Amino acid sequence: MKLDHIGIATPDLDAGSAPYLALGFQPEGPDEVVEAQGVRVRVFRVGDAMVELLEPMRPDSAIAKYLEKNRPGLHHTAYRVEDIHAEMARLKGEGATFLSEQPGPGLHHTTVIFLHPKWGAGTLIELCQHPEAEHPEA
Ligand code: CMX
Repeated sequence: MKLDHIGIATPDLDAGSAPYLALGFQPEGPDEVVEAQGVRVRVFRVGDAMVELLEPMRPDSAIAKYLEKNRPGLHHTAYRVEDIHAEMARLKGEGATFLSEQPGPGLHHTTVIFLHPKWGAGTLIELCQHPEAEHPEA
């Protein structure tokens, strides 16, 4: 399992981008929208992983609600898995609890699910499966 990305909640993608631009990273492609979650995303590639800046698009989005209660900053860490259902079953055997019963759509046609932060020692952890087309060797 590898780190896939770090999600950073920000009220404004341009303001949130400033430190990453200064560090020398460039956005990978245009900003993207995950309509189902009401979030606009700007991706910076950092080696094999990514930093994803998450800006809420509407007041009822999860990121808007998060920013009502918390400062901008680290929102979640995401780990890439080959078979999300198999990994969920394995982790349930380890006592893990999830925030939903079933995985849902994430950025770049990924399938994602979130573990409960209480199980994650205080942080929100995401499992993320990329479409097979991106992993022809798999
Ligand atoms: N960090 C730490 N704790 C968090 C948290 C975070 N980012 N977000 C929520 N929590 C905590 C809450 O405080 C709550 O704790 P208690 O049970 O102690 O009250 C618990 O986790 C459940 O939170 P909730 O908001 O009540 O749960 P919901 O089912 O409403 O939301 C969640 C589920 C957290 C996954 C969703 O709100 C969310 O953040 N979705 C992610 C949106 C996103 O990142 N989209 C980007 C695209 C995805 C991708 O490809 O990466």
